[in-house]
Amino acid sequence: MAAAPPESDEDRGLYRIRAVSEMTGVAAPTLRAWERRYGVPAPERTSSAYRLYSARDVALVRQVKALCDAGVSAAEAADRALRQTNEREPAPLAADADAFAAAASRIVEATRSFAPHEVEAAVQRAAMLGGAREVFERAFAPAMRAIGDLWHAGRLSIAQEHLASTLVETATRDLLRVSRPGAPTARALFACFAGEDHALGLLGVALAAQALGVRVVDLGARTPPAALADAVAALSPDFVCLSSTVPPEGAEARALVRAYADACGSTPWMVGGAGARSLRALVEKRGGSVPLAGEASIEQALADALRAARKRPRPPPSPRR
Ligand code: B12
Repeated sequence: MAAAPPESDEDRGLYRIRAVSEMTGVAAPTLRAWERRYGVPAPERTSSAYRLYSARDVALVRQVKALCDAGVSAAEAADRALRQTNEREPAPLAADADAFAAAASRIVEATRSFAPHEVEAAVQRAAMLGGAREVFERAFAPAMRAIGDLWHAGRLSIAQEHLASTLVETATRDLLRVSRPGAPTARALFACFAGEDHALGLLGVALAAQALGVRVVDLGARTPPAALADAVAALSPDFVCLSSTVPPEGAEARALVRAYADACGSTPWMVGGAGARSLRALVEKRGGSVPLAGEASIEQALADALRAARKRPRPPPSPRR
């Protein structure tokens, strides 16, 4: 029987096993073992039986690896990654590799026209294109960055930017709610620095954490250290993620970082976002970490945090939980 033609560019067999191994850091024998044992991924074969992995296969391998790095067993990781992929399979537009870019530009265009209902409709349509994390990274985040650039260039008003960011944030929180892991393997507390209104980026990280099986509690924008301390004491999270876009400076930065370190106590914590780089030295001095920028390093940072959390003796549960 002839193989069905690929549904999209993402399904086209492109990479030989060695290339995939180099791209993902997973050894070729492990890739073959995952395929044999769990059918993950199941690349197409050339007429001489060489495996040809598609972009979707490579994404699947990366997802399984991130879960394994986070301490999940290979069988469980394969099962989870496969379920997440299958969940987004029925979405008709997911087959179109450019559907996300088109959705992002529909959000931007509707914002430029100052058409609230169209912005809302464009955001809702984008939300149905695929998995939560993918929708965020490939449609919402690029749309918001483009809207920011237009605003910066004086081609959009603050009102237009606020309209778009409110609708995108609401939709992202919906995605977060519907993609909560059923049987979480860890819990994390998320919050923005005091004075920080940019809450959207951290929600994207929360989606990535949930895809790794982490139950996220997000305290949102402008979380003062005392509030974080309270939440850490009440919820005993496995780790804490803080976000800073417009970073504090000088004495304020020193005082805040010290207060967040105290609030986290022995709980591992990290600071990310566009403003985190300028806080790196202070954060590291107080025992926190600052992951490198970029999508792949977010997954890596979360996987590292999960691994570190597993090694840490857990405090006794608080009576308030
Ligand atoms: C939307 C937006 C807003 C919204 C935020 C709404 C919300 N709910 O988040 C509102 C309207 C509130 C806002 C306000 C302001 N904004 Co604004 N805003 C933006 C805009 C357009 C998009 C931000 C965004 O959502 N990006 C998309 C997300 C997905 O990307 P991200 O935030 O970088 O997050 C990613 C990573 O950084 C990382 N990450 C983030 N947090 C963490 C945490 C961890 C632990 C890890 C591992 C990773 C990580 O992962 C994310 C996902 O990939 C940007 C423009 C831009 N180009 O980014 C300006 C921008 C960030 N804003 C800016 C400014 C100046 C402001 C204001 C000061 C404007 C003003 N004069 O009032 C205020 C600040 C208010 C405050 N006190 O914080 C500047 C910042 C410049 C700077 N660095 O100093 C920018 C860059 C615009 C510009 N070109 O000048 N803003």
